[in-house]
Amino acid sequence: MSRPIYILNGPNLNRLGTREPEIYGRTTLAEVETMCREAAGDNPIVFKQSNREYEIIDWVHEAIDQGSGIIINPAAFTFTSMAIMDALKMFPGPLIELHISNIHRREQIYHKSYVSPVATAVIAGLGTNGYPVAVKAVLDMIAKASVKA
Ligand code: DHK
Repeated sequence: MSRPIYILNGPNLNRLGTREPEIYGRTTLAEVETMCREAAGDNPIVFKQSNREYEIIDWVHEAIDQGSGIIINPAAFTFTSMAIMDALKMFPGPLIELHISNIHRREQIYHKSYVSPVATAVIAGLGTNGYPVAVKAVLDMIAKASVKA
């Protein structure tokens, strides 16, 4: 079986659907997981959410050992966590930083990401549709890398 893509979600995203719907929409995190599984087809994914920084770091370490790609919405940890950045630095595969909202169009505090400098790519502002787009992009990068190898 091929190595799974890890899709990791940070704090407060467990409230997706009711949390500030004018910014994040009404789609729930469970519905986002379904969208990702549909986009991945037969390719395995690991879909996780936590409000705890250490748990997200542990899942990044797991992805380093067992995964083929990472899609991460670090939520507020994007702007605070060097620890998550340091963990992501060790991941050798395609890494997409994802935000439902366009953080660069929001308040200044949402502009400096610790993750962007270590990411392969950044998706922001596509709403929850950004997740299946990211899944397709990671699968494409994995396929291209395997052709090169
Ligand atoms: C989600 C959050 O929780 C915020 O802290 C980020 C991000 C934006 C999002 O757009 O998905 O700033």
